[in-house]
Amino acid sequence: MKSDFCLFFTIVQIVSNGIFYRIVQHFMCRIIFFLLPLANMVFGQERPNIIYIMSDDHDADAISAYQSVFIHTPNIDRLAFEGIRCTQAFVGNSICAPARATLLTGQHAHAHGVKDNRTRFDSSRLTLPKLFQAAGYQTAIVGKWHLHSLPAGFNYWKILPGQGQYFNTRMIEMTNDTIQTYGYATDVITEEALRWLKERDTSKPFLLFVHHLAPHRYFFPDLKHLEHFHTRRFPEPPTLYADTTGRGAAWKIQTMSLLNDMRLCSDLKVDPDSLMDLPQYKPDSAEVAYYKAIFNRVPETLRQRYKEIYALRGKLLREQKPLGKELLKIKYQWYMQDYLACVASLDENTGKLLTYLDENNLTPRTLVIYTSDQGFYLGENGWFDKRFAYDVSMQTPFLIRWPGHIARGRVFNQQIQNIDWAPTLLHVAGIKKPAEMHGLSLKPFFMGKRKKLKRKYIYYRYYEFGKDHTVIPHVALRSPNHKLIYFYTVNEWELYDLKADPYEQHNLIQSPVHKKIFLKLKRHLLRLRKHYQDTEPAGTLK
Ligand code: SGN
Ligand code: CA
Repeated sequence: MKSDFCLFFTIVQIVSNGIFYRIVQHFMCRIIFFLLPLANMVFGQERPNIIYIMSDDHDADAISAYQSVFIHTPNIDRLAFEGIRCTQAFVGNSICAPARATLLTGQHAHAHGVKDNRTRFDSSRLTLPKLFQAAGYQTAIVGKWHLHSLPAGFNYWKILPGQGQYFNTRMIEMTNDTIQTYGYATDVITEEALRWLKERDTSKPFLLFVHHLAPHRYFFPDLKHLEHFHTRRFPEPPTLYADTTGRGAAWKIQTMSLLNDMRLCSDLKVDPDSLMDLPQYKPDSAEVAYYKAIFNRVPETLRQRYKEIYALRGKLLREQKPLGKELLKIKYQWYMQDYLACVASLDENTGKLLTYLDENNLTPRTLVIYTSDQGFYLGENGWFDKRFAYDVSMQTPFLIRWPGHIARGRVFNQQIQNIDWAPTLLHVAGIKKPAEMHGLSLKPFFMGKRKKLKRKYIYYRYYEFGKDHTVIPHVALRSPNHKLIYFYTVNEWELYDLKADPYEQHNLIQSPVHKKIFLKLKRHLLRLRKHYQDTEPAGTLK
């Protein structure tokens, strides 16, 4: 085909121009066509492989590179020590599906359309994997997808239906068949990723998304890690017993309280039979059904031991009958035991991927990211879950290692946002960023070639209001020093000084001294809405 083209081109030229000159041109043409694939191969090798590991609801405080009092995560930490740890990485909408669509599109939710967990992602959109695929990368995703439509732009995919399950989860294959897997989800997803890595076409660079279900609610740990964690005690956050006195409507309405909304049986695995005669703890039928469904999935060989461990919780409730603050204290510990034991599996499995890279001489040629879809409350404000524009949930862990390109052990503490992940990865692979992406490439900043990001403010908008945790929709703006939040359906503003009040406990909106900063931030909020073309009214903001 190529030589036919050369010949045709030459004949046309011979007819119209000097013969000698055109014969030289013909051979030049052939040489170029011969060299092209070779150049591509060389170029291709220069482009790094990428493994993007995203867990679900994994708060940065549950990674020892960020906070070492809860858990030791040596494998995930390796990425921090051999790469960069970002301390100010935020999402634009702290909930699962919107964050996943942002990864794919580099856009805020109003532009990609997935504003909440119920909306279907339009897979015909231009996405990061499609751009990588077109540039000659092999692309794959294994694990949680949660976007209702099927993945597009991936050479290989195998996803969890919806949230998936911790044990023996089903998975959807590329044929659209749903199959049964066996084992613990974090292991299963990793094994599947490793299988794909081993079988891939090694002549091309790859982009692999490993998207875990853990440590998402119902926080079900692998037994070996539960054995280790169920007797441990964890320090309480200073705001564990915070109450709603003096707080706005959003605080009062939310249902993400450990004390009132975290369920003893379906979240904390207390056997409902042990509570039936205790009216203060008695679960309703939906919770009993949920509990049974969870335990029915556990392999029979393991079930007994899980039940023995969790029976200690039922025993304690029966003996001590804690209520109020005492119950909250205990629930917090049980929650942390299960959650952190789930994280231990994530760490172990991240280690398997890193070892595979080491053993196959891929470490120097592979960029690895570990992140989550957003942050998660680990008892702060007495809460679990996410959604709020407060830092705990708006922040996400973000570790990036790219040997030979970015410094080892660096801490990056400028504000970055998940709209930046796609532009950064495109830049790293030498692929042009489409104009519609909202984010910017962090590559020069990570590589130390540029120092200060120009963008001073980041934009946030949360939309979903419903049975899950009833968090009032809001828009927000974060500057390095302040946070402005507007709960637009109830017309309430909150303003926080992040340096003086990092736990965001003191709303300064009524403070006359802060009037000026409020007006300034509000101006920037309006500017950002225009900049990102978020035209959907938000209360009094048009
Ligand atoms: C489920 C959970 C919620 C959680 C949402 C969204 N409830 O509905 O606690 O906020 O998922 O999570 S549960 O009783 O079913 O566990 S997300 O990670 O997909 O956004
Ligand atoms: Ca999540």
